Amino acid sequence: MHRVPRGDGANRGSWWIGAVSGAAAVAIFLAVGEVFDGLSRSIPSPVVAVGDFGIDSADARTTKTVIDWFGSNDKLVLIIGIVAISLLLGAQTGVLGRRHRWLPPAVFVAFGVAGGLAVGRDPQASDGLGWLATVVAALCGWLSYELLRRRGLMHQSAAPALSGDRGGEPDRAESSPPPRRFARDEFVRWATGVAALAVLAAVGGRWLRGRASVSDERAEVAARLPPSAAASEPVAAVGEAVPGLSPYITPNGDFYRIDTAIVVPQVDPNQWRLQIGGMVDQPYELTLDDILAGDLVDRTVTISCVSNEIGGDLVGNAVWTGIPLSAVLEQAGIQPGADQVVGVSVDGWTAGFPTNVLDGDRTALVAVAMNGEPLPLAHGFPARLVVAGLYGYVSAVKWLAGIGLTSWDDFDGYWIPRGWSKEGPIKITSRIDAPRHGSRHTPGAVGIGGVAWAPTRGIGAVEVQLDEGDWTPAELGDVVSDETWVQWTMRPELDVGRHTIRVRAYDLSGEPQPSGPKPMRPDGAEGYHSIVLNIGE
Ligand SMILES: Nc1nc2c(c(=O)[nH]1)N[C@H]1C(S)=C(S)[C@@H](COP(=O)(O)O)O[C@H]1N2
Ligand SMILES: [Mo]
Repeated sequence: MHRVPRGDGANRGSWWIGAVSGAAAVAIFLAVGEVFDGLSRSIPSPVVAVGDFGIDSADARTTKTVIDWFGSNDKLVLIIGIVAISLLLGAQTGVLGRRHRWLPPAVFVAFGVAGGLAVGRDPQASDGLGWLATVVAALCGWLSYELLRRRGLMHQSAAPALSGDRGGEPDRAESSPPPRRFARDEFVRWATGVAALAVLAAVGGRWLRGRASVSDERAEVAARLPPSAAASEPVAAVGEAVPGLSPYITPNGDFYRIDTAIVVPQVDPNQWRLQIGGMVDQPYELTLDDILAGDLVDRTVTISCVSNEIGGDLVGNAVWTGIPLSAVLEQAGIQPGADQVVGVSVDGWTAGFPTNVLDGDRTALVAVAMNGEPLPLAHGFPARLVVAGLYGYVSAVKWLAGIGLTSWDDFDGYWIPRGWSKEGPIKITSRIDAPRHGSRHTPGAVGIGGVAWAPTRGIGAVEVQLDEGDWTPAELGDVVSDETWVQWTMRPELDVGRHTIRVRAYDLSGEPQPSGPKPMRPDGAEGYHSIVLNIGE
């Protein structure tokens, strides 16, 4: 291949026409994917599927860095990044495609294959439909590219100086080239039209997808929930004295949310089945009706994320309604040698814990309700696991699809190969909720308060230290069980100056909260939470 003189390059279209054509065509590809996603629950969006792939394959360090940088916007940033990179690849393809005619179709085939493979990883996806959708999307992308490329050549052929020198394929414009400016405007109009179509299709796809929400089905389940002791459990509130103290029961809307799902799985409760299998005598399945007709119990349990930092808010206390996991497993008959319970979600996420966790009288539920309502969609509707005393990453499977018995050595849950401890008991932890760190107060008694938790061992005492002084016991609120957090308060007299307030807790057996400091990886942060208050006139 020899170098083509510069003037000759021009009849392949200017670079910007290539770039715009390529980017707009990729936009069409992505948008068609969104439309299919909107049309069928069994066709995931290729963008989301690639994002899922990214999340699942990211190593522990990357995940941590990303979360440190973007916090809970991490998934949004990921999606924006995937779209931006795709569009850039499209633009680059358009530019290079002016010289290498084989490249754009090849890139669209590659996009289609990548999308199809990513979509195929999703357990909620239908493989056939997923492939069909990405192939159609790639075809639409490539056709859009061809359309714009031809428009772009018309623009070029309109340039009088170039009209004699023609290596590419003929097009209609060749015989009587329109004025150059007219032709450029014409290309810009087409490109804008294609881009606008892509945006419309993408928005339409997301809108359709939104309509596929199962919130109506959830409302129907609400009507079938038996009245629960829930929400109304009377607990003496110590919090009134301290504005800003967490309520004993965390309202659903304020409950922390942690999971790997980019879009909340929409599980139709009427189609949903819970499979119980693995090393059991009698595998079987349960419908939601089976569960609702079962012996439902209400249990107040505090759950927490292992990624909760000292002082963090990835912890909450709710009344969970469900059937005891032990009853579910008893019916299947656990085989000898099975010493791990593994929960699997509809989106393929897994968590496992030792069967002996179920030996005592600890709460372990297949839960269908949270604070008297069906589980919110983001918290695992229609069913999830809740195991008191274990961090969520080893136990609290949302959008539960299956429960499997296996041996401890034969299976590791999702986070274990990603650098987290295989066992995840919740550590004794305490937190100051109020007043705010760094806030100003007038001298005198200042109400301070917070929560402390050590499910299932219960909190026996909470102590507060003012500056470098003695540790003094705080007042504790009532609890309904040892599986929940406890509210604590105190009203120390504070004089003018800067004061540091520190908190620590003990469980009911007298074991102190570990002082650390230790980072959250691999098995949960350790250390005392402290805040600074400014007291002035
Ligand atoms: N399907 C699924 N379930 C999941 C997770 C997940 O990523 N996917 N994350 C777990 C983790 S790490 C935690 S801390 C809890 C959080 O539950 P919440 O979002 O209801 O507070 O859910 C657990 N269940
Ligand atoms: Mo977590």
